[in-house]
Amino acid sequence: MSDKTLLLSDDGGVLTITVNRPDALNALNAVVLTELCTVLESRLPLVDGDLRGVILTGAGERAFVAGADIREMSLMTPDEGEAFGALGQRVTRLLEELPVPVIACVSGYALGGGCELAMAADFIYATSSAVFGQPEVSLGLIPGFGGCARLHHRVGPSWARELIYTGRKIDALEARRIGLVNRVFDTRDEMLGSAAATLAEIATRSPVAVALCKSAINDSVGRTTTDALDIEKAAFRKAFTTDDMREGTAAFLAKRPPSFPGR
Ligand code: CO8
Repeated sequence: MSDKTLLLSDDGGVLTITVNRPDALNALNAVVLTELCTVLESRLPLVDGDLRGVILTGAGERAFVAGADIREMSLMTPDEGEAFGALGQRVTRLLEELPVPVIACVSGYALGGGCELAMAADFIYATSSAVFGQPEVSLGLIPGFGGCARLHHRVGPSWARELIYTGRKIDALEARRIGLVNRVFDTRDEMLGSAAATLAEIATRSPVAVALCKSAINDSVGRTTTDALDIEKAAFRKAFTTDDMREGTAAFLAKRPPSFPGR
C-alpha cells in the first residue's frame, strides 16, 4: 500500500480518487482535505478536456471514510474547527461543481464526514458491507461537511432527522431502501466495475448536456418549484447554443448514432 494519503488513477477519462489512510479507517484530516481540494480544483477547468467521470472511494474493505479525524478535531479551537469545517465543505462543493458525474463507491464505514463526502457525489454505490451514519452527536459535534444541509434532500427530512439526532448506523440495504444508495453489490470489484460501466454509458451522451443537467439539479435543490423551473429554462436555452445539440438532433433525424464534439 502506498504511503500517499490520496491515490489517483486515470483510466480512459475516469479519474478514481482513493482516500488512503487505512490505519485510521481513511478518516479525513486536514492533509487529506487539502489534497482533495487541490486535485478537484485542478480538474474543474477540464469541462472541454478528456475527463468523463470520477469514482470516489476509500482504500481497503473496512472503510470508505470513517469520518473526520477525531484525534485532530479533539485539539481544535473554535476558530480552527470553523476553518476545518469550511475546508470539508469546500471539498463537497468542488465535487458538486465538477462538470462530470461523480460516483461514490462505499465499502465498509461511511460515517460522519465520510457519509457527507459520499453525499457530495452525484450518487452512491455500495457493497453489502457498507455502514452509513451521522454519529456526530455522540461526540458533541454536529455534521459539518454538509450533512444537515444535504441528507434531507437524499432521504427526506424525517429520515434525516432520525439519523442525525440518534447517530444510529444503517446497513447498505437500509440505505438503499431510504434512497441514500442507488445500488448494492456483493463485492468491491463488482461495485467498481459497475460504476465504471455507468460512467462509460454516460460518456456516450452529450457531455455538455450532462454537465448542464448536473448544475441544474444541484442549483435547484432547496428552491421553490418556480425558481427551479427558471434554472431549468436557462439551462435548456443554453443547450440550444451547443454543437452537441445540433449534432444530437441531426444524428437522430439522419438515423445514425451521434458523435458529440463536447461543446
Ligand atoms: N478519526 C480518527 N481516527 C479514527 C476514526 C476517526 N473518525 N475512525 C476510526 N479511527 C481509527 C481508530 O482510532 C483506530 O486507530 P488506532 O488503531 O490507532 O486506535 C483505527 O481507526 C481503527 O478503528 P477501531 O479500532 O475503532 O475499529 P473498529 O472496527 O473497532 O470500529 C468504527 C470501527 C465503528 C468505525 C469506529 O472506529 C468508530 O466509531 N469511529 C468513529 C466514527 C465516527 O464517529 N465518525 C464521525 C466523526 S465526526 C465527523 O466526521 C464530523 C464531520 C464534520 C466535521 C466538521 C468540523 C467543523
